[in-house]
Amino acid sequence: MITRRGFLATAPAAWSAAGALAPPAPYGAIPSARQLRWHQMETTAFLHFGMNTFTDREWGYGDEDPSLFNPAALDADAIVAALADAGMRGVILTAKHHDGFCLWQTRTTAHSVKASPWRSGMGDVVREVSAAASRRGLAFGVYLSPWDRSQATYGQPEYIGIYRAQLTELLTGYGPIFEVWHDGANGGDGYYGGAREKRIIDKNSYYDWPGTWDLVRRLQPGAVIFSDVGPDVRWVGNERGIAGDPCWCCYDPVGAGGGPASPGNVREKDSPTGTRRGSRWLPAECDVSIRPGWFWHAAENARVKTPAQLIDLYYQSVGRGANLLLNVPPNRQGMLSPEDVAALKAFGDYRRATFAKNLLAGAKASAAEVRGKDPAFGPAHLIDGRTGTYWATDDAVVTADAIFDLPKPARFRVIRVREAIRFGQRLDGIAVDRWNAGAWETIATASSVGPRRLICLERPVTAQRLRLRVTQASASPVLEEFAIFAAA
Ligand code: FUL
Repeated sequence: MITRRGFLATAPAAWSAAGALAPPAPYGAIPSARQLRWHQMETTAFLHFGMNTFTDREWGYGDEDPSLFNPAALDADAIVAALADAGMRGVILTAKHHDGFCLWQTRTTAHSVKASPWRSGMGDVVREVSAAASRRGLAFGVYLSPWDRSQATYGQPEYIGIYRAQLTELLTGYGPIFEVWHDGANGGDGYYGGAREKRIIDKNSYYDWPGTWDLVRRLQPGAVIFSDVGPDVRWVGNERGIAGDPCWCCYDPVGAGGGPASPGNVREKDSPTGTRRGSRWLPAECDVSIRPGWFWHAAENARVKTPAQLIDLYYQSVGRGANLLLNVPPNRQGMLSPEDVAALKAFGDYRRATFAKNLLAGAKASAAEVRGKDPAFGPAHLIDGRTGTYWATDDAVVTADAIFDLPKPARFRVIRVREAIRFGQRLDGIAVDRWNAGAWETIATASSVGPRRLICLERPVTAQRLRLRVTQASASPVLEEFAIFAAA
């Protein structure tokens, strides 16, 4: 059913002329405006930074002495500049990890930067990073661990009030927030204000997630909310940065034991793929660290992922229609280490060089199937470099192809295809053929497309005539882009 809201969101500018054919009706679940903005970001950075940076741990216990926190040379502008160099469009900071140490001037607990020697107790990492991001045009987001091993009331209803008060401070004091990140971890044991015991909570009921998400909606209506189960963005089900193939944007999460799902309680094997005909648009985000650990450890300086590994991850996440959330942990000075900065730059250089120019721009596009035979829905839109336009067929047509003739042969290695996802995820299979010695030769196939599918061929190929085929679809195809690139 097309709701009025869905209908307005999907009407293209081209459809204003009286008598022109209507755009296709959306198929299945469709993305919200905030999800559409998030899809366009493609790659964002994670900063795991805090008490663990100084104690050489991954999970602090909650009893750490705040005086240990002292990133004397913290330079948020330098950190953000390195992230921007890598092509990151946003940055998410661990405002509070499981140890409960808050990186901002919170009123909710004494366990924070206020009790540290850093900037004489007046510093605010959330302020510095959010301001640097805004200066550089990157969006800013927050990670606030639900599990808090420092809080005496963790496990009781009072703590939920503290968690929401912390979220309220973060969502009201630091400008626009693009993403709120809730992880699902709870190892049980902790300091808990001196109790030093194990506290197990009921993951489905303790946090009252719907109440917290209402608060986020009220305070930051533009922010997407991430967790194992969304409601806007789902965890991909692994911390290796790899999406499923296929990776569907729709997803109906099920609990680990088969019942209702919640953050920390999800059947992880479903998350990489999603649910082909799922009832909710809940796209995947691939979180992965540039190092073995999430936090900075001197012993891991020689184990930073290489540019080639980052590029592989990009194809296995962004290339399958997910977003990549790449963690780059600042060190004890409050800087990114030179090894990480070098890898980020090479990663950014590769993408800038590779995706600079669609070699199909300027080709002659043709298709037997065009919606209402109207050029407003013609295949030339696949190569016009614009995001609002698309090629569409009549409703009854589900397999179709478009042919592209270039003035001279092009040598390329990377293919990019995008659906116009505001009409839902419609395609189930595509193929790309080149005209070679008098016949079509298939050079690539893929299943899910969604916001994008990137295919990096084993070796470059040359062609003057190419064909994009929709081999299987659940509704008439609505495609936004077909592009080829010579890999850097
Ligand atoms: C998990 C945490 O336990 C890890 O320390 C890390 O923050 C990761 C991104 O989320 O739930």
